[in-house]
Order: sequence, then structure tokens, then C-alpha cells
Amino acid sequence: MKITSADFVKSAFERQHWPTDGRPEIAFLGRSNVGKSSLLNSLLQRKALARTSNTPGRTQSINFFLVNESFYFVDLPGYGYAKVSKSMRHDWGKMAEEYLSDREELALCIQLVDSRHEPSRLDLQLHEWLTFNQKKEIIVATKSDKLSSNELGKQVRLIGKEMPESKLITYSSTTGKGRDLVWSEILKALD
Ligand SMILES: Nc1nc2c(ncn2[C@@H]2O[C@H](COP(=O)(O)OP(=O)(O)OP(=O)(O)O)[C@@H](O)[C@H]2O)c(=O)[nH]1
Ligand SMILES: [Mg+2]
Repeated sequence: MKITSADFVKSAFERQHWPTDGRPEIAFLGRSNVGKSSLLNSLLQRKALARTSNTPGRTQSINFFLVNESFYFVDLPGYGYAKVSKSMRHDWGKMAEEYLSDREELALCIQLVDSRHEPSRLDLQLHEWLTFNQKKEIIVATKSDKLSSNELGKQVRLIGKEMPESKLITYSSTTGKGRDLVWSEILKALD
């Protein structure tokens, strides 16, 4: 995929701030620190378009990035970070659920899970919700560079068993492994 332009457009804290131009959107979802912003940067081959951090819970708003003037990448805040306040957790749920259930421009959900771990209860809940609501979804298992190919194979079977409804792609934002596969799913969804 040739990236001719990629620009941060806005951070939305409420639906009034969502773009209104009707371009299709690809959403990145997953627990805090799983590597959403890194995946987005890696796909766009840009180092720091989306802010990444070692501090979980960094991305608190819904961030829109316009790609090639034709579609948006949407970086959603991470869930499951225990240290945020109850009211912040409530706001996450409200904001993300509102976006996921109501957004007509949503063309594909990319749900990230950490390839090193079994999907968490929240990962499975989100996955079930997306499946039940018939959202188009792929699973991307991140940080695959941290496992041996043996371990990775084992984890892929485990994750695939728990989330059998969706296509699973292993990824490394460090090496770019999986990039072409993810792009091909994105282009299919935009078609
Ligand atoms: N080795 C390795 N590290 C990664 C990879 N992807 C992300 N990381 C690291 O994991 C940490 C979190 O990455 P982010 O991309 O900020 O995660 P996020 O899901 O956007 O986090 P929030 O915005 O807090 O929800 C950073 O230190 C990244 O450098 C990967 O594929 N391999
Ligand atoms: Mg982030």
C-alpha cells in the first residue's frame, strides 16, 4: 500500500466532534498498551503520527487520522486499565460503545490482542459484542517479535480457538511483520 498522505485530523471527546465528510473508517480497538497506536504508525510507516507510550491509558479520546485523502484510521482509547478512575472507565465505555454501535462510516474493526497472552475477559467481551452486532472485524495479535516461532504458533492456536469467528493476523510493529496482510484486509473492507 502506497501512503501518499497521512494526517492527524482531530481528537474527539464527544460525537459532535466526529468527522462529517462521510469517508469510511477503520477502527483500532484493544486494551490499553496492547499496541494500537504503534500498529497505526507501522501501517502508515510513520514514526510518531499517533502518540505511543509506556504509560497505559495514554490515548483518552477518539483520534482521527486521514489517509490518502480517502479514509480514516480511528485510534480508540484502550480499555481495561485498572488504575483509571471509575468515572473515566465509564466514559470509555460510553464513548466507544456509542461510536461502535452508531457509526455508519465504520468499515472495519481491527481488534488487537497481545500475542503473548490469552485473550482477557474484556477482549472476549468486546469480540462477542462485535460478532453479535455483525461488525466486520479482524484480530491482530501484536508484539509477535517477543515470542519464538514455536511459542507464537502455540499462542495463535489458543487465540484462534477463543475467537474463531474472525481472521487472525500476527503482527510486529517493530519489524513490520504482517503489514501486507493487514493492508489487504483493510483494502478489502474499503472496496
Ligand atoms: N516489541 C514490541 N513492542 C511493541 C509493539 N507494539 C507496541 N509495542 C510497545 O508497547 C507499548 C505500548 O504501545 P502503544 O502503541 O502506545 O499502545 P496503545 O494500545 O496505543 O496504548 P494506549 O494508547 O495506552 O491504549 C509501547 O512501549 C510500544 O513501543 C510490537 O509489535 N513489538
Ligand atoms: Mg494509543
